[in-house]
Amino acid sequence: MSSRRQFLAGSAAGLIGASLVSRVGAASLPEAPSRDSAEAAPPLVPNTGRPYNPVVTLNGWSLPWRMRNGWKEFHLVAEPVRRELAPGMTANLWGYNGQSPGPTIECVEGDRVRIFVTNRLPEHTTIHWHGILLPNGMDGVGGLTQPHIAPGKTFVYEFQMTKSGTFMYHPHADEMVQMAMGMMGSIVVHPRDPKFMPVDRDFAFVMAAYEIGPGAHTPKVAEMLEFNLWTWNSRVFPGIDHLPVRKGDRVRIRIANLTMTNHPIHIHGHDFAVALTDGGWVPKGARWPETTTDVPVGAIRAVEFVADNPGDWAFHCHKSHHVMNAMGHNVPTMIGVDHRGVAEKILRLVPDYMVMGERGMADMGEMEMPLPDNTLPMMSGAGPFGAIEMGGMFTVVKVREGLARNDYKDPGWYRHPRGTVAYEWQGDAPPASRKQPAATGEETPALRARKPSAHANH
Ligand SMILES: [Cu+2]
Repeated sequence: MSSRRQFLAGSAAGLIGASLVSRVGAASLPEAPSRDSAEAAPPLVPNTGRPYNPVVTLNGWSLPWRMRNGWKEFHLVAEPVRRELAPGMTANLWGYNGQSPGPTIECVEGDRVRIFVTNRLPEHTTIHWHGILLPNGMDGVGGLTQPHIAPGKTFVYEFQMTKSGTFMYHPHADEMVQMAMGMMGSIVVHPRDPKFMPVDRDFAFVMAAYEIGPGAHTPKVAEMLEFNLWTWNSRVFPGIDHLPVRKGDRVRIRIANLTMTNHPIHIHGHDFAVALTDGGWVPKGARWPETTTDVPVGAIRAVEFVADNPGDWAFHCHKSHHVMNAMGHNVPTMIGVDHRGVAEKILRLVPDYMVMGERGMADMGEMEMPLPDNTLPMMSGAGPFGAIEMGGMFTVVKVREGLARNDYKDPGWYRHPRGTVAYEWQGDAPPASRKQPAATGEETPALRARKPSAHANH
């Protein structure tokens, strides 16, 4: 959400009617809008059906529908897509209607929905509606509750949204491959009574993890553990939208997890409570305050808080390897190692040789070095005070006074009131640093080695 103009232009330019409808004939298939921009679309205010306060999908959009004889009709198209993960890196993914993740489906408790699913992938697929209570034959488990949707075919799902909440959709066919390729999306069912659990701002995203090697564009679909891109709505910091919030607003953030590990999601400057899971609403008396909530695999947590503290507040996964972009883990720890002699010798042979890591790795955030094509620095992002040294699952909640109700454009960096920023001590110099035990030798504890021996004593 870089500027209002880009914001609106992005949504207008990104919406293209699919050619599919004319080819199949306008007989009954609804239009399948498509979007190729990673800019967040403005909230989709409903113009038919019951009113509700729409969500903002981070770096995403909500799928328009048509009303037909009392049914809300949506059209999802499963297809290969190209997704910019952050400026500088684009991935070949599979998704829906031009994007990974697919568009958010929004409707209202009690709505009868008819969802057309067209398969433009090279292999069969299905869609499972995670968390939704529906007739068994609509559950979308290929081979168990329906035949698979072959390439080129369209299936129809029909059910009633019997309860409000946050759910998600994803394939239940060749799941390992299709989820590793980015096939997923959010479903938000708003309460029938707009006064039930109301909030002023409502955000949604799905977490996905990818393993894309340096210079590659397509995720390694057989990867089980070593993912290198930890995404929110298939974006990584600094590509993830900031969350602009008006001071005093009640805010809900709906977080779904379709990665292969849990994510402890943490907010700064506020406390929140889990108000909703994919199983339903948490009664107010059963909520407890937290600043971090774990979102397990295959689950959804919606947190709520009152944004009463102006500023730019970090909002991120608390696993420190999940706030990094593509990184190798086979890097030796070099802290405390004196490279000087070695570096001089290597520099005679390799003029561009660079010593890394002897003081820690923070320098990586500002380092400008050539990267392989189509990869991202491990940590990046510039803030008002320097490099932010983050990547992956990190963004900023920007709490400001006096934003307009529906204003989601980036308000820029926070301007701190005088005297409210941590500052450098200008008085006496600190005492000299303590002696390093290893440097003197005399304080080095005696080394007692135990050599492997035969198990003679036991
Ligand atoms: Cu994480």
